[in-house]
Amino acid sequence: MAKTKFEYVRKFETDDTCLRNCWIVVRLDGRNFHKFAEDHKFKKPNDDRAIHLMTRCAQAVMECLEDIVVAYGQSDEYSFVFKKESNWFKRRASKFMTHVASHFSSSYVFYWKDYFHDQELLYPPGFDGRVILYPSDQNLRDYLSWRQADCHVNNLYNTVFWNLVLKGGLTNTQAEERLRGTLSSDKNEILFSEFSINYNNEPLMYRKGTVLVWTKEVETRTKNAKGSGEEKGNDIVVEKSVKKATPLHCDLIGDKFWEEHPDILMDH
Ligand code: DGT
Ligand code: MG
Ligand code: MG
Ligand code: MG
Ligand code: MG
Repeated sequence: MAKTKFEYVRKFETDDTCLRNCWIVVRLDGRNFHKFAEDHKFKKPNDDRAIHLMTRCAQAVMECLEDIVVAYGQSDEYSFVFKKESNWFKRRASKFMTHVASHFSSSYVFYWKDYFHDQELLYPPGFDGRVILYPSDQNLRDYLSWRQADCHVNNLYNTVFWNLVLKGGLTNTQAEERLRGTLSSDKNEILFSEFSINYNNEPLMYRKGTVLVWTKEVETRTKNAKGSGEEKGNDIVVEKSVKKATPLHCDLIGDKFWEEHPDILMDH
């Protein structure tokens, strides 16, 4: 097709190709979820419906988009790790970021009613996205460790805070003051001595967040045989191996997880 005089405007598009050989991480975070959680009456400090919905959306992203090797989520955020060798959309950062953010957001609305049966979705939620490149496996592991450590610190704080408020009768300001300057050990002690809660027995999903890894499952289906042999006209069982994004609530910081899932860091 002949070029028009308008074609030059294309040159204003900047190059955002992700550097080769690097892990590409897309992290999404819910926009203003402090308010969104209040408005939709999320349970404090953790709402299972909200967590399961986030994970359902992340599974949709992993299963519909290409080249994601692992994902990690906590609170209102999810990180998706694309394989180093990915050439999806010629490694253009904006394509990765916008496809992940839009597929996740539309899934959040699409699957809402499957998790929030008695709570109507009051307005459309939004998620911001960023792309971060990690040149080494250690950098990638440290990134995921950082997010999981963040989950732990926030969850411990929120667990004590909401116990002080909801069971201890403190106001939000009083609870904040009580916790100012306290160490992890102090928070564990408050939970134990005042509320008989051993923090280590709190659900792993709250303490560790959610890791999504690929697993292979065998799906069986009955099919009507169309061939000409003996089986013609009879139902036959066909087995198909399918990849599923499976949630785990485990430690990512130590070596154990990485030893059990060597395929994640392997060249793909
Ligand atoms: P942003 O990200 O700058 O637009 O602002 P926010 O308000 O989304 O702040 P952020 O992302 O730092 O914090 C996440 C908020 O989401 C935090 O206020 C608590 C809320 N949230 C996340 N999960 C739950 C939950 O399971 N239950 C409750 N009650 N709140 C939750
Ligand atoms: Mg924020
Ligand atoms: Mg947020
Ligand atoms: Mg957040
Ligand atoms: Mg198009």
